[in-house]
Amino acid sequence: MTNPLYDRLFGIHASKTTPFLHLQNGEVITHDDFLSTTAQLANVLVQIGLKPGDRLAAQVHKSPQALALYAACVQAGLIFLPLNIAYTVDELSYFIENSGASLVVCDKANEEKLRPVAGQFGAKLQTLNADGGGSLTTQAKTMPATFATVDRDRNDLAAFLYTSGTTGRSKGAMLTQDNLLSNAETLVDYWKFTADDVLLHALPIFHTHGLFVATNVTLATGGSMIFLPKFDLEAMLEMMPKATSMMGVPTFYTRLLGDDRFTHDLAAHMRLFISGSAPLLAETHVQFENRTGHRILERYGMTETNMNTSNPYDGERRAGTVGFPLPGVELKITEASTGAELPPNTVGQIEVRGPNVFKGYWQMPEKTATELREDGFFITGDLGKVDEDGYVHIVGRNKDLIISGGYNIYPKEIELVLDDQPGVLESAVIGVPHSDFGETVIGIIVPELGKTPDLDAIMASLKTSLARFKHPQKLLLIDELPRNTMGKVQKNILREKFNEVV
Ligand code: MCA
Ligand code: AMP
Repeated sequence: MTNPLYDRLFGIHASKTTPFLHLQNGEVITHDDFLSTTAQLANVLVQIGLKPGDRLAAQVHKSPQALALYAACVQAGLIFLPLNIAYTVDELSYFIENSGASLVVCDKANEEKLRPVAGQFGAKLQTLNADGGGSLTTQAKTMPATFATVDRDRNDLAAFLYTSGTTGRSKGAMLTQDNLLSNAETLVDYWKFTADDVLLHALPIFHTHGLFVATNVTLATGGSMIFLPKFDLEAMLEMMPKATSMMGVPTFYTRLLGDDRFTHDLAAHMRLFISGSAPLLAETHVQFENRTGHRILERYGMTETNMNTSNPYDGERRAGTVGFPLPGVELKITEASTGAELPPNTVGQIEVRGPNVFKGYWQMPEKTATELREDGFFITGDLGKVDEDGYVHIVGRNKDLIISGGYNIYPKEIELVLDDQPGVLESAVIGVPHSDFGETVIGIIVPELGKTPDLDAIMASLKTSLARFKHPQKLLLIDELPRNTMGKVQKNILREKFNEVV
């Protein structure tokens, strides 16, 4: 027996003294150093009592140790559940309960608030702080730097990533070893990554983009990453000369273009710029090429599927498209009500099938059945078409989703909180254009008859229940919501009306 994900991404680098992580302070962590930390952490996790298949929920800042915690889960056969550092205790308590996590790992700053929550749901708690310190690493230092890798099958679960839904309840997407591994191998070939690549990594590591796409691709080649704690323009400009490639959300590209120090010369040596997670405006693509001579390579993915399509490395990278289905991934455009396949150049819902597609939503068989067909096709909720040359275009969404700076925000989740506020009859949350984040959140409130809701008090109350990035930029009052004959709120009308409110 073996552990395919560990063996292929991590184990092959045993004893390799080449760099894996270049930190901002000049420190370099070799592949071998990283594997030693990983093994030490895996030893602690087993000592704490975690067994293969147990869930480990981690809400930690980005650090080499946080990345090693992911690797340790893979090595010890645990299911890794990374959580956005911005989530509030209310949000976290749902994830801990729903996943049945055995261990919660959090920053010391949140320990006091989270310990009772972990206790309530029978989970243990350890800390891992932004500087890499904490109870977990203190114990790890006393542990052997080797660990007997736990056997796993390709179909065993490796990670849960929660993704919100149109009903407001987050769903745990179950990702297998094979989902992650097959996608990493495909992307390495498609994007021509090698051990010589140095990836400029400024994405968070609690989502598919930063954790699986960027990190797994680098690990699969034995290359290295310039590992920044977050996107910081100064650091990006300083580090770019040392990098060969970069992956980012569109906001990274618009922020770079917004600074005159980001010049043709600064980017001249780069091999590849990749964008995804949200639509890259064709205008940004053109501006970027004019400034740097590089054509950004745009690709399309989802938490449930990893990467589905990509523009070509050698062929034409077409602005406003997400390229072709990746090798091994089938993509079709279907008619929503019948599921019938539509001809080229016709807009319909995008469905995908392949080894990248997840196993279903954790303990939600009905939700799984409505999105994942029996024949293996996953209904993405995105609307698109395939043109005569085979390029996939995403033209909209069949799901009520706002993407702000690459973070997904489901309006229903915010509407549920707004509807509960004093004086509020009902609400509608929409996304409107935003120059930095692409889209941003607006809350539209219908007051109860004769009442005037206190919008400041409502904003304050949102803060305790929802992560900062979900907070509406503005709350507006309206007499009534536009509805169609079926009684459904017509958000398109609201979006047109409030298009320029921010
Ligand atoms: C931070 N804030 C945000 C966001 N990020 N508000 C809305 N949307 C956001 N994305 C808040 C901060 O808390 C802060 O609030 C204020 O906005 C301004 O912060 P700023 O410093 O400008 O933001 P930042 O810290 O620089 O972050 C912006 C960012 C970051 C760099 C765009 O959000 C980011 O790294 N996004 C990437 C997300 C990502 O990795 N998505 C991939 C998902 P205050 O001022 O009140 O403190 S995976 C996926 O989608 C699929 C699988 C795929 O295809 O990849
Ligand atoms: P997530 O649930 O965070 O995995 O986000 C997945 C969603 O992000 C997809 O269903 C798309 O709506 C969107 N997305 C990802 N990449 C792109 C892209 N290149 N262009 C447009 N939308 C994208």
